[in-house]
Amino acid sequence: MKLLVTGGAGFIGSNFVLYMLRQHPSYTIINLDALTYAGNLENLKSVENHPNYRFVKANITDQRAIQDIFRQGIDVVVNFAAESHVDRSILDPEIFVRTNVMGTQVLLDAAKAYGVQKFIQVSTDEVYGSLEETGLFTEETPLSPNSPYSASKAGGDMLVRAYHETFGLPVNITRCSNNYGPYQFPEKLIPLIIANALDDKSLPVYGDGQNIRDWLYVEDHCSAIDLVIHHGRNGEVYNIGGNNERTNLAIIKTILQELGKPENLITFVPDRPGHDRRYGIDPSKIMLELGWKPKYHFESGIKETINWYLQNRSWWENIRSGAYQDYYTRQYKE
Ligand code: NAD
Ligand code: TDX
Repeated sequence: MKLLVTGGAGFIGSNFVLYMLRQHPSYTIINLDALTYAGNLENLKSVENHPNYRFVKANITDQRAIQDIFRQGIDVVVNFAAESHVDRSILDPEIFVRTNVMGTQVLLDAAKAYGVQKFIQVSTDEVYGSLEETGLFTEETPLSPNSPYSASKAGGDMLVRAYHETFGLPVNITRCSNNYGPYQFPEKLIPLIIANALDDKSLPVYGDGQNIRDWLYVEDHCSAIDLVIHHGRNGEVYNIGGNNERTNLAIIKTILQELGKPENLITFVPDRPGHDRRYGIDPSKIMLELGWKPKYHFESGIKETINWYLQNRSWWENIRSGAYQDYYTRQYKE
């Protein structure tokens, strides 16, 4: 089987490439990535000489480059490539529409022209909007995105749906909750807090810190996508989540405790505009239909993640000393 993984140099994509080469050593994996600020080939150093792995630097909005890849014959596409950070989408929405909507359409067109067995769109629970204190997102929850990021992801999803309905393209859309684990870019909450705490820097908490996210260890997301590739019913949406809701403040306190750092590093800062209050996934469809089950408990997953950031200090220090500094200064007005 020949898999095209787009965005495979990012956080989840690189974990997925590593996971698939371990689980299915005979599959060929082409990792196509534009290497934006979020793409990092360091993540894939351990497989760069693997006989069944190949990297192609290309942008998913580049129609000619994408058609060239599909012309070589692709069985399955897993589209991770996206602008993924909500705060950046508030500072500069345009690139989100270009990559997440138009890029998806370029991939869909190529898949339609050359034929694939499966097109997987890796989407997010954020397309459903925000929950009140009770209830969970199911696959039937209406889309109600609140940020330019989630609106652009919803736009991509709608195109994927339309290519199935109109052209019969064999698609699935997966909507996962917040991921954490190795190789997550330090702009996202968990790695940002770990790195800042290790540097004894203040820990920015938006609003009252009571917003709730539903956290899943990245490898459990990868195993879910693997199942959808092989057993997902065409045209279906699958929510992915491990019933693990926590407030941001609870997450931050867990990290501080693990690192033995003081809570007075916590600093309340102005809220994110349009900040979704709560996400919570109902994963019963993928569990009942495809037999998926998460492997990691949060308590062990977060420990492994913290250890990874402790043992791979140069990975995130390299990032934080580069262009990321400009973004950090702009976002946190330091
Ligand atoms: P990330 O920002 O770490 O990685 C994105 C990758 O896509 C990078 O390697 C980047 O270089 C690449 N990329 C960006 N624009 C591109 C373009 N135009 N052409 C080709 N490559 C491009 O993101 P992530 O956190 O790994 O998320 C991956 C996917 O999973 C995204 O689609 C995101 O919406 C979705 N998702 C993420 C989470 C989460 O918690 N991180 C949860 C649910 C869904
Ligand atoms: O400095 C911060 N302070 C803070 O309080 C940051 C960066 C975040 N937060 C809060 C905002 C959110 O309530 O923490 C929570 C998590 O924030 P992010 O890590 O930015 O994630 P989120 O906005 O929930 O989106 C993530 O999950 C869904 C991913 O970035 C998306 O790509 C994915 O689709």
